[in-house]
Amino acid sequence: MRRAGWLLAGLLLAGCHRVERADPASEGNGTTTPPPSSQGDGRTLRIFMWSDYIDPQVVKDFEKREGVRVVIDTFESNENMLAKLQGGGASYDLATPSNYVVQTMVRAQLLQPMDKAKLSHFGNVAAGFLNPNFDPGNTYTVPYQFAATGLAYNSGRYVPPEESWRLIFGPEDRVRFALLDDPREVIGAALKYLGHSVNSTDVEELRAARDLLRRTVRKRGFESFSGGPETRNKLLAGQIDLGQIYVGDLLQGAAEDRRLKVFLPREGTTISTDTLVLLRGSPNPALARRFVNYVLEPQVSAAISNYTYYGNPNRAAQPLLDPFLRAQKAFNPSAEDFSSGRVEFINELPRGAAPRLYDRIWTELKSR
Ligand code: SPD
Repeated sequence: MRRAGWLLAGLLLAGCHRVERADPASEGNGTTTPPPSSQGDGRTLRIFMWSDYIDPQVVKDFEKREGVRVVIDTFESNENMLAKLQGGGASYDLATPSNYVVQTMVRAQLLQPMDKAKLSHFGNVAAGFLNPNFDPGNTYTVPYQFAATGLAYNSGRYVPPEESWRLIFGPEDRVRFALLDDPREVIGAALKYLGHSVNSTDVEELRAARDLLRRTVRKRGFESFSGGPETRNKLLAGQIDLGQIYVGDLLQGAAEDRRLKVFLPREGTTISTDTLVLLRGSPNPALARRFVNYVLEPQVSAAISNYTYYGNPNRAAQPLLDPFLRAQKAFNPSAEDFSSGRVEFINELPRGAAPRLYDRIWTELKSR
């Protein structure tokens, strides 16, 4: 169970451990390029993952058990991850893409089959995460963690008058806020506020979302597009009043500072599952599969979620999860949340005009 202060732990670990953390101000580009001399030696595992997304002790234990070194570089968005992998130059064994970019990676020939027959603990995966629509038969992916996206605040400084995206997207311009540096999350939130699906491909709906977002980023209160951990730090420091955030990133902070709160806006929000994938260019695929199998062990899986405060897709790990986690409504959306559309999975967009429109909207917002 994770109880040490995450800030303190981050400071201590930054100096002495092999888990690399991205500088929040770097907007999540990878931080460490492993020396080419150690690649493919069967003794070094390289993982490209979302920041603040694993318990460092779990990594240390694996290194000790296997007598290997684990190097972790971090990213803050699927788009940054894809750009780095497609750009070549960095060779990782594993990555943690979200569900909705898995098929993009398959088509780009970035993945090799996970071969779940080689994973003796695969049977621990909860039924709801087996055979997902984004990866029939779990050919390429093992579910890692999941979370909905909410709006967070520091109740010691600001208490929102309602649980609505209106605080950000409405006409008033009194709160200082940050949006995630993540196109599907930001455009998805605007679509939800307007009463549409987060996966809309309707040109008129997307134009309305674009117009809303144009107005939103011109507000005086708009502070930044930020990754989740950066938004959490800005809330703690009082730099913003509200922040769009992956719920797990906020709860990591809330476990230490109970003034941090998060809610799922009443108009609805997004959810996504992050996965472990084996990269096609993996220098050490056998070691990588051993790591994935290790993560599937109930104690290891629970230790990761008890540290990161993200949703856990491992059936056998459920009894080992921190009660704080299980008590979070934002962490465990109900069946009704899904059926009503209050929480909606981000899916891959069908190929064609819609992805280009999303790209254009995002490029315009980022270059404002
Ligand atoms: N710090 C961990 C962030 C995990 C984010 N999950 C995926 C969100 C996809 N939009």
